[in-house]
Amino acid sequence: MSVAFPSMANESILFFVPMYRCSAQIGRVIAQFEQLSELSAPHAVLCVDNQSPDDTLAVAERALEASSVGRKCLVRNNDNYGLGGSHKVAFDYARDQGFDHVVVLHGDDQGSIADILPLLKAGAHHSVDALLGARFMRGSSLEGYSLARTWANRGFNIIFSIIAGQRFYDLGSGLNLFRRAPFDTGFHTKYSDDLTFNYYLIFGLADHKYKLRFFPIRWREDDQVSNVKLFSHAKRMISLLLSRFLNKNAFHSADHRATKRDSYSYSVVRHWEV
Ligand SMILES: Nc1nc2c(ncn2[C@@H]2O[C@H](COP(=O)(O)OP(=O)(O)O)[C@@H](O)[C@H]2O)c(=O)[nH]1
Ligand SMILES: [Mg+2]
Repeated sequence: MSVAFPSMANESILFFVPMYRCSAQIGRVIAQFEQLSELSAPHAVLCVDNQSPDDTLAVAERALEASSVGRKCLVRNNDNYGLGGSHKVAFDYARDQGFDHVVVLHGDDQGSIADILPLLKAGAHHSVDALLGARFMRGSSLEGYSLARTWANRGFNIIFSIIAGQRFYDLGSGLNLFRRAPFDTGFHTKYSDDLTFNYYLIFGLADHKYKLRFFPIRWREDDQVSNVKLFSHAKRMISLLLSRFLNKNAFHSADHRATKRDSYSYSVVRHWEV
């Protein structure tokens, strides 16, 4: 009797949306997932609300109810974990539910799922550990970003690349895919929970020799309100760069969180499955 191996084409994908104060945009993001009907791989949508004080949760619930995606889940973090903490929730969820890949799309509708769909259809995620959306490479388009912000980003990309020893075209856009298995080791759990999480993550992936591929994306800023305070954010970036530069191993073993937690618990608000 022959043993049937599951084909790679059947590997499942979790589409994770971190949400925080994005009630005006979240409906548009969830509507983008209608395009997932073009995908043959098994998939689901997970929306993670990080205790938004506005009505993001209620708007997301209505939009998910109206969505034609078959499998979808809306959860709420049990505490304010920040953007990094919401990623930790999603990787735990993906492991517990047996998803092979996690796609992240920010809840404030700055990115387009259409930019990654052709790669998923072509199976590009089967040969790498991460597909990283890049706002700053040939083929990308940026709308509504100031020149100062664009060049600050480009400058940091170069400095991070030099320190990592490989070219980074973005340090953390809002559209990425990660293979889930590397996260089972928990290498990411002590990285910062705030908006700087992605910078730790990209060093973590590169330093652990995971294979990264960047792809160009379209990124817009119209009715979104960025929570990034440019000056304090840059200061935090410089300090983490310095600590990674001085001692790579200590950087990856240190706890970079403002609040140390044993777990990132959440409550399921609603789950749909057809
Ligand atoms: N700022 C912030 N964003 C969060 C949090 N949890 C999830 N998010 C989502 O993360 C995304 C990125 O945040 P944003 O302030 O837009 O940063 P920017 O797009 O890099 O300027 C948004 O889609 C938020 O909805 C959180 O605790 N804080
Ligand atoms: Mg944003």
